[in-house]
Amino acid sequence: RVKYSGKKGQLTAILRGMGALEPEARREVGELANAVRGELEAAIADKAATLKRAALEARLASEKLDVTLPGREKACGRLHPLHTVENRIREIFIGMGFTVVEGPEIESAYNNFDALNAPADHPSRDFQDTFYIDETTLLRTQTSPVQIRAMTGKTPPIRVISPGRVYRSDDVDATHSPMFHQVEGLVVDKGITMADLKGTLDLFARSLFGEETRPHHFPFTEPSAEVDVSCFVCGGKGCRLCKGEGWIEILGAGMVHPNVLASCGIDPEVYSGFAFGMGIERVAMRRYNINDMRLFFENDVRFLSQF
Ligand code: 2U9
Repeated sequence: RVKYSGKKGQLTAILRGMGALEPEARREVGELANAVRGELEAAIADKAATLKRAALEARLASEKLDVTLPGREKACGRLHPLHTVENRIREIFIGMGFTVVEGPEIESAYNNFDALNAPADHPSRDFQDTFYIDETTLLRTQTSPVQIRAMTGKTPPIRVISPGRVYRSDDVDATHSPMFHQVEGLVVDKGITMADLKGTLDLFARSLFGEETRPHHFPFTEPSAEVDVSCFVCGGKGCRLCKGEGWIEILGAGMVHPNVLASCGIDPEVYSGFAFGMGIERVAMRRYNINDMRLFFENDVRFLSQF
C-alpha cells in the first residue's frame, strides 16, 4: 500500500504528474491510473482479509479448550450438625406458636439462679460447678435467664423457646462438655396444666424422632417429667454410655414454681405454666447415631462433611 498509493508512492507520483500532460494524454493516463488504483485497493483488501483469518486460526489453535475435561469442584461449606438440629427444633416449636428469644451468655447470678427459685445452698451454685466472672456475674448454666427476661413485666399468654450456649464446669467425656447447647421452653397462661406439657412434648418428640416415640414413666419427683431416648450406642440393651439403663435423658420438664412466676411479676393465683429444657448435643447424638459428644467440637472435616 505504501509502495504504490502512499504519499511518496509510485501511483501517487503518476497522478500528481498528470497536470503537466497534454489533455489527450491526461485522459488516457487518468483512466489507466484509476483502473490500476481499483485493482490495487481490491488486492490490498483481499490480502488484509487473508492475514486476519490466518491470525484468528493461529489464535484458535494456540488457545484450544477441551470442553470434555471434568470441571473443578467448588469447596462448599455446610451447617454444623448441631445447627441443623437446633434449626429443626426451632421449626417445630415455631409451628406450635412459640416465639424464639435469645439473650446474653454472661448473666447475673440473680437471673441464672435466684429468679428461678434456686436455694442459696443449691449445689449447682457452687464455684466448683459454675464459671463465675465475679460474685454476682457468671457464664449462664442454662438458658432459663433468657426466659426470665422474656417474662418480666409481660402479661401472659407467653410461649417462648430459648436456644443457645450454656456453660458448666464439667469434665469432658462422651456425653459431657463444659460448653454445650440447650433449647429451653416456657408456656404461661390461664389454666395451663401437665396435660398441656405432655401434649406439647409428645408432638415435639414425634416430629423430631418419628412415630416410634413413647412416653416414659419418671417416678422420682412430681409433678415433673423427663424425655429419654433409647441409648444411641447399645439401642437399649444397657452399656457403659447409658450406665446399664438402656435410656439416655435428653429433656427435663415440669410445672413452673409459683415463686418463679411471682418474682417476674406474674400472679400465680391467676396464671400457671410449664417449662422444659433439652441438651442439643444429646438430641443430635440420637438423631445421627453419634457415640461421642467430643466429635462435635473437634472440627474434623471428615466428621463434619458427613452431614
Ligand atoms: C423458667 C422456669 C423454668 C427449664 C427446665 C429442665 C427442666 C431440665 C435439663 C435437660 C438436659 C438441662 O440440657 S440439660 O442438661 N433441663 O431438666 N429445664 S425445666 O425450666 C425453666 C425455664 C425457665 C422461667
